[in-house]
Amino acid sequence: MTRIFSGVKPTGHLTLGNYLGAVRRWAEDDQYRAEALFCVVDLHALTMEHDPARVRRLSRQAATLLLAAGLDPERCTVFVQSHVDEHARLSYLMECTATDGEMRRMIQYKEKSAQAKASGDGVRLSLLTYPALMAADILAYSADEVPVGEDQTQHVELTRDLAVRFNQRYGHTFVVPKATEPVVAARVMDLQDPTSKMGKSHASGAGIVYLLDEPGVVHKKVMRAVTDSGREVVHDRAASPGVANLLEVLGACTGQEPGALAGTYTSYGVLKKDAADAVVELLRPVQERHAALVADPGHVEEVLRRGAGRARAMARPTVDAAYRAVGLLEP
Ligand code: AQP
Repeated sequence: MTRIFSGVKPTGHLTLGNYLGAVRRWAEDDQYRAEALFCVVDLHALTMEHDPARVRRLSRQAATLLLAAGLDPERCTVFVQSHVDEHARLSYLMECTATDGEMRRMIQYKEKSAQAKASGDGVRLSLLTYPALMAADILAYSADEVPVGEDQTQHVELTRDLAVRFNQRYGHTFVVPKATEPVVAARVMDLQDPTSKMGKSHASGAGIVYLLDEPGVVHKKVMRAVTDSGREVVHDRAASPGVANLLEVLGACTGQEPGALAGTYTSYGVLKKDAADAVVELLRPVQERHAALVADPGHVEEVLRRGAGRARAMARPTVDAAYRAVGLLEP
């Protein structure tokens, strides 16, 4: 049976980008057709300046939102990365497999290290080695597929390279995974700056729709989205990035093709209103389930505890095999 692994990082409140690019597919498709594991990758949230209390709060919230989005713990494994030691154990072997040059070429490293320098913080070594931990996250579970948004495909490509290299050097140990992207909305853009990705850790929230934003807030943010100086509604990412983004969001919410949708609009205002309504409707059931789950925190904790137990049992044999393959003595 196909094995799937993916995760979210608790570096901010989950966004519409996280949902359309990744989480919705996990809930609507992946968990039904494969043996799937979904993880709150909290260790990855420590690679930039962080507040411990906030990471704790956001980790709990992310796990609750994954369940609210429809992940069913009877069908898939939902857990927190730091609860399963195998991730950190295997990460070290990945650091011994990757090269410094490979890590420095990662776009996320270039962007986030520049961000850290600009805000006067040092660049943490873990920001550079982040893809080694991400490779470990995936390879520990022998995942075949990694459903992610477009921004993470470079890291999955690197994971493939590391798996192939490790297997060639030390004998077949890892499944070589592949990234899968959604057909529409693989890269939801910031509503205020449609040339940048909608990112949960960005400072200004004006261009970011968070999954827990109230309907009125969603409306305001979408209606104020930056469009272009033209008048025509066309789906052209290069010439009209703001309009293209709205068409993609609306298309992803309603199951329509953005190019075809463009032909049905003659004004930006109507497009924005329809997009805002569609996002509100999309988020409504997630928000309702979230409210119910928040009222029962013991349930979420129990799901995570059981999930970690299952994940540990799945990862352990592969990570032990990797340790033996590189020449480490069995304890
Ligand atoms: N804007 C986006 N459009 C489509 N997919 C997106 N994803 C993130 N942003 C978008 C996908 O969501 C999944 C979880 O993301 P993550 O938690 O690993 O964080 P990230 O990719 O680094 O993006 P964020 O949310 O913007 O976090 P920060 O700001 O901390 O970097 C992934 O599959 C991702 O592709």
